[in-house]
Amino acid sequence: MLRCLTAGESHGRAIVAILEGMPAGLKIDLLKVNQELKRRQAGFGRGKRMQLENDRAEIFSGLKNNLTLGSPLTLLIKNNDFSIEKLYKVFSPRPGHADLAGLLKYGFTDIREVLERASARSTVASVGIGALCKIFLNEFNVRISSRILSVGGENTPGSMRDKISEAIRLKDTVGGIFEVRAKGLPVGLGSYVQADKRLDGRLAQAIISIPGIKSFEVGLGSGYAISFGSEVHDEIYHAKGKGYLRKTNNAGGIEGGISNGEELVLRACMKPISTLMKPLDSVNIKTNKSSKAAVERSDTCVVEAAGVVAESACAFVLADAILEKFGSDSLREIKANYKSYIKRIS
Ligand code: EPS
Repeated sequence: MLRCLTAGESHGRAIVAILEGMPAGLKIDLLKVNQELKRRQAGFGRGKRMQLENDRAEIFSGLKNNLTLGSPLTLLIKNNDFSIEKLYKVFSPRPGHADLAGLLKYGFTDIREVLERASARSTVASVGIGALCKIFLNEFNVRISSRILSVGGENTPGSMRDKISEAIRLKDTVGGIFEVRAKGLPVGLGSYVQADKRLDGRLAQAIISIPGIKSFEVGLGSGYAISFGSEVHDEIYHAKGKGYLRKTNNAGGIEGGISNGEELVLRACMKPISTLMKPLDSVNIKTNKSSKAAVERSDTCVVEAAGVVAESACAFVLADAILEKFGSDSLREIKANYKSYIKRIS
């Protein structure tokens, strides 16, 4: 079983992640981890913080001669902006952010205490962990990618860019929809026998808990609601030498909570970021008088980055499912189990 914990405040010294459950004998190329961290920082519509940071991971445990030991891996990514002790207090919660609910829950008097950890800066850690999981998945030829499908209702590269430019000009923000795909998955990851074993449920949990994500779909998703069953279920064929085949993939690679060998296709919607440069109405929590919501340095659109974060979340779940199916101590053993399973089913 793979487990991870992350720690770190947006403007604290560093973001840290511990990943436990990676098998022994996996070669880790730190360059690949740093490439993923760089991808997370990119995209049109990101704010000034991304110019200040140059996210790079250091690995402090779980490795010897670049090979995993099977012990917990610790990743540390330093923040260039670690001004947490000097930052001003915040008193007007932003509608849409964790500010108000977090303040009331923990009994704080300064919203800063909430937003430092609620910030999507924590996704640096998720991407670091996801990068390690991708290195593991690569051993089984599983490849994960993402792309933006729409931004603010627009779906061509030009109109999406225009929408983001418009949001910048209006001091507003904009969300969108992205897709994550995984190629090369074997049949049989996850299970129908218990709700918490279902692969779709595990992916949903991982992706919907990324900051700002508001909906999650597998395959045809809400498209199922407007079709007859005969129009949408992927018919089954068999061909010598090729095995079982589908001509369509509306199921998005999962049937009955189990991977069915087709490409995994996931979609998620991200809301517009809740920090607005032209802020919405709020209340000053010291006086309970009306005031405009706090304005923090932020981004205008992060749908592209959210896709990279979702790839990472997906990589974690898929790596966990592979370890569950094929064993979990040493890479060599897992590969041998994987090979004999593929031989049996083909
Ligand atoms: C982010 C870092 C943050 C924000 C953003 C994501 O840095 P700062 O607050 O210093 O500008 O840019 O956070 C949010 C969108 C949010 O809602 O908290 C990052 O590293 O991705």
